[in-house]
Amino acid sequence: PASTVPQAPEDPLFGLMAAYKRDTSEKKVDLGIGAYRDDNAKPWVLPVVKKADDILRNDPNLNHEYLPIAGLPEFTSASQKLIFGSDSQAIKDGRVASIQAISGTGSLHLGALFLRKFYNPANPPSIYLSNPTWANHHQIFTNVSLQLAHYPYFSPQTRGLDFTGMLAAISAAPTGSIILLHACAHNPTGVDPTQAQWTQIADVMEQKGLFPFFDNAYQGFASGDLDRDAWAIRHFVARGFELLVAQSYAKNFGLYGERAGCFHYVAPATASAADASRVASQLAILQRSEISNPPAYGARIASTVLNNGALFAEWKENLTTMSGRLIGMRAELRGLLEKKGTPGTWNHVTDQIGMFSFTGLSEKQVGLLREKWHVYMTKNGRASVAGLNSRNVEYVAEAIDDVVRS
Ligand code: PLP
Ligand code: TYF
Repeated sequence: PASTVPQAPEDPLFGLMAAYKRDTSEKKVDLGIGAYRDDNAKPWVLPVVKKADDILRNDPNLNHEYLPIAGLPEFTSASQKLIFGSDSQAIKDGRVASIQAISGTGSLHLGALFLRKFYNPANPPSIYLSNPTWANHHQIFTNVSLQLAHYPYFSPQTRGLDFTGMLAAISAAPTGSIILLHACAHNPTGVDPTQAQWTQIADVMEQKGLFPFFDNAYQGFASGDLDRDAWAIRHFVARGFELLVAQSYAKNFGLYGERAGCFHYVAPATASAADASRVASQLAILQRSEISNPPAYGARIASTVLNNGALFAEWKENLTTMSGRLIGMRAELRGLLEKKGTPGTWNHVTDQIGMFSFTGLSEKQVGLLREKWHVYMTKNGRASVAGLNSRNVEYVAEAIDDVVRS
């Protein structure tokens, strides 16, 4: 059937990475992919991850046997505590069913598959995505034949949250609709609701009977504080919602290629451990048919850190190193643009949080940045702040100033 298979377009982000690699200019700057870089523009192996790696490699009992279908038990239980809190009532009640998955993407996929199979399969609800959102969300959910719908999220005028639009669209969603929410450090905008706004979102979702699915890919990256970054999820759980969470350790542990992640189902406060247990049994069947069992090494590294008090404390310091550098780069870039008098306002560069800045640059300006200045960002104007460092930030400010004026 090869002749019937049409050529698919290249993934835009991976296309951008390839174009950057081909560029031979010494001045080139990569603000494309959302992966942390140190001040030398190099991938950073977290020192605590290196330590855990050494511990594992020196363990004479380490082998390469299969993990259980649901993954490494000490990893999934530590993952529950990390996201829901160590004193979570839902965990104590046994209302959380957790299964190790292929990083955030695989967790989202497992959730999508589970919803499609068990959530009103004869008449499946739509899933509402923020506009804009991480591009992969669209295909993850359409792949399992869920209908997509969208809620406004970003206001180009304020370069902040379009809270009125968001709330109006969510209020108008049919009862039972699934709402995908970024737990913190929204990709691509870097704009999150405040705690008061999250409370209002929860109010509306409760009144309307909507189903939350949290994508948690940046815990520790938004505020640098793991608990604070989990606030929205914990708020919804404390209010008794039935919900899903896709948890990634790619960014906060720098374990990108190891594919460490966890998918959680939380039964409503009115349910019992038996309900979560039935869900767990079905998740295990889905897992078995898709990957048999999850990859071991990344989960072992994360688990070694999460289950050791001293290493956990060191991890928090490593997270602060990353989030601190990003915050510092935001401040420098904004300061430089304001000093140059670059037309427009630049407070959004420091108001936005996490890995990305939604710069407000037009597609044309982004093209010019790339052609004339060898500065690469996605065409929607998203810049990965991690690509900035003390040696290129002035150059990037000069480049932005030029394209904004031209
Ligand atoms: N969700 C969002 C919003 C993301 O930005 C990412 C990664 O960039 C992911 C999920 C999943 O990433 P991974 O599958 O590498 O954990
Ligand atoms: O930069 C981003 O938004 C992400 C990065 O398997 C990414 O798309 C790249 C590969 C991958 C997951 C996320």
